[in-house]
Amino acid sequence: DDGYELWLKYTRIADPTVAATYRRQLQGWRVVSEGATAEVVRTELRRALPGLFGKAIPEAAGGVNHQLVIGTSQSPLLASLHNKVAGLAADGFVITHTRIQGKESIAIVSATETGMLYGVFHFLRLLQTGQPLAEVSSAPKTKVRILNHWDNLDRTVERGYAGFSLWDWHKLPDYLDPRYTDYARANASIGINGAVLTNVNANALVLTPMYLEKVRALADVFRPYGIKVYLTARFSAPIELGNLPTADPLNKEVRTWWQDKIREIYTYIPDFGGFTVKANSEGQPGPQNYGRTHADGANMLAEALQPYHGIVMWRAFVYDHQVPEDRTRQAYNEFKPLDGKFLPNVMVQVKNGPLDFQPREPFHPLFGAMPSTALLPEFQLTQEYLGFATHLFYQAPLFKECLDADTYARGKGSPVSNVIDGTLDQHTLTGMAGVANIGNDRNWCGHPLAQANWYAFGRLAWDHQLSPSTVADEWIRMTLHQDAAVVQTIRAMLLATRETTVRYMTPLGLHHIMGWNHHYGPAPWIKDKERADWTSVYYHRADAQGIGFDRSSRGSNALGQYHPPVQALYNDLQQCPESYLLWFHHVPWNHTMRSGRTLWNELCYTYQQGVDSVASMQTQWKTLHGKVDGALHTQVTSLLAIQYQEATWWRDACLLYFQQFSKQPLPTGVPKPARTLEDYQRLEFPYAPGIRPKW
Ligand code: BDP
Repeated sequence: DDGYELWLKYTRIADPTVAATYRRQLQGWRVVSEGATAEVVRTELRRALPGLFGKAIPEAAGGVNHQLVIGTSQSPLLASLHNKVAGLAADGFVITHTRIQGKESIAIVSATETGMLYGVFHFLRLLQTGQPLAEVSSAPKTKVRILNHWDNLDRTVERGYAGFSLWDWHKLPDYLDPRYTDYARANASIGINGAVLTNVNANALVLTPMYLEKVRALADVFRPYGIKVYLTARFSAPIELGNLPTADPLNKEVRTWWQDKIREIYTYIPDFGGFTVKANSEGQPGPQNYGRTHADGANMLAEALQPYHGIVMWRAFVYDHQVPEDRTRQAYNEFKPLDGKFLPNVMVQVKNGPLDFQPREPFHPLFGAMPSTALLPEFQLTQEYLGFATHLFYQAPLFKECLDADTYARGKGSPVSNVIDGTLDQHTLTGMAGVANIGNDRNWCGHPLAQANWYAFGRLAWDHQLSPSTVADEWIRMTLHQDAAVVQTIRAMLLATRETTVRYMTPLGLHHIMGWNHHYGPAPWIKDKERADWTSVYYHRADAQGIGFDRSSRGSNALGQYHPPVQALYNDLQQCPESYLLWFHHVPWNHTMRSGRTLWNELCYTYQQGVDSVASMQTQWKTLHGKVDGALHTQVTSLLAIQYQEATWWRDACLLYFQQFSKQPLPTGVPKPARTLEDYQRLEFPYAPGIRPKW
């Protein structure tokens, strides 16, 4: 098993009773709609059903008793089901038991072709996971369910750990790698309906005709799967491509340049989705270069896209080292005053936390602070700060922690999920963005189990109420094994990985103490770089008294950006949940923790627990020898061994470093590090993967 088939393996249903029950209900099948998507459905069923049942299920164009009938509600045969789907959100579907032309039938029906495809993939998921074929009515809770590929035109992937970019720009548009289709199938199977093809640190070349031809070829492959393409717009493109002296968003020629460019793009791709823009952040050009606001910049593009129904996803990931301000406060400072100033086809894209994809961060204070703006949350599936593709880290619990967090924006019960699904402030433009962890590695995501994060992202973007455990269960059954005991072991492993990693990397609210630039491994000693907020000492603030960043009302008051009940939860050192302690407080080394230990001892034990939990994962995985695929077992065994070594490295390097300040011994049970602090500090990784080229 090389992982290529993802969760669309369609292996034979192992339980004969379950298979026989399905077979009785599925004597034949037919798709009663026509068009490219209907053809995709047929192809998928021709692939899936023989796999699942060990033999083909007949295509019965004329109809048979106990048949599966698939189509849109416009199809005359399914018109009577119109009412069932009419009230559903776009691309919702129904799976229902009914009689069609007098024949017992299961119908999969949607108002749209894409919804029909989603219904079919859902139906296949029921078969793959052994669920009863009961009535289902399902509709996506968000509209724009989109992957952001940080892929460069030279095929390197910024923060990518799974090989090179899937997009083979050189061979496009003439050679269409079959992987493009498999990518589209995988996305459609979990409801993802958009792909931003290019890096947020954008190259304007992608907007030139030569590349637009290539983008068109990809868009044509993706279209029958309900996937739109989007691009990143480099704000200075009018200068670089249009030879204009400025990119000022209020300048007439600049505005005309973008209007013309956008008109041109739509001649290539009539259903082009729109732009993602990173502006005035980490050296990228933007409207502030001309004294204009983010709203001025976003609205200029939005106005030009509006006639074609395109959207702008304008990123709120901005910070400026010349502003003497806690970096985590800056996005809110800049964007909150702009609430209500964005055109309706603009979404402000906000990272899940206020810093940068750390193993644990509180939710971003902009959620709940911009009621008049459509907010698009951004999660990072690629594991930039999470041990790259070597560490097993199932991210659904991290996504959920953010989605479930209560913003109190409209009193208790105002979770981030209801901000972003539009129900809290009545928005119709809603969505969820994930920075893809996909590359051209045969198994797509580098670590053979990291596909679970791609899967979980899609499922939660569709329905944020699903639990991480349910999603893990589905993925394991479809991808790895159907046996209940095996599923249970792997699920337990996956669910524990988030806390485990937090413990061995950044326990108790620590953050951003990774290696400089590449973010590989521990480096709490990083200091004296060109920007303070690119150093570790800026974030952990360890000194003789204690450790942690005081963001309470006595410190930077980043906490003041949240609604009062959230402030009340974290502001008091004694009350603050310990998982966020050092995020919000500078805490004395001898502070008594809830366990009764001192902070120093707790820190040591927590690092140790992280290491021990990796060891337990190794033991759990060992029990699966001979049960899961042999090659896969060996590969994961090796990766877990690396994760164990690296967890140990994290513990030892961090504790030796912090010990210089605490001046206390390691408590019993925490072994003496194998190397000296200087040894760890000397380690260099000039070719660590995924680095951003021009830092
Ligand atoms: C940071 C990455 C950097 C990205 C940036 C972003 O280190 O490579 O360009 O985020 O999101 O996490 O724009």
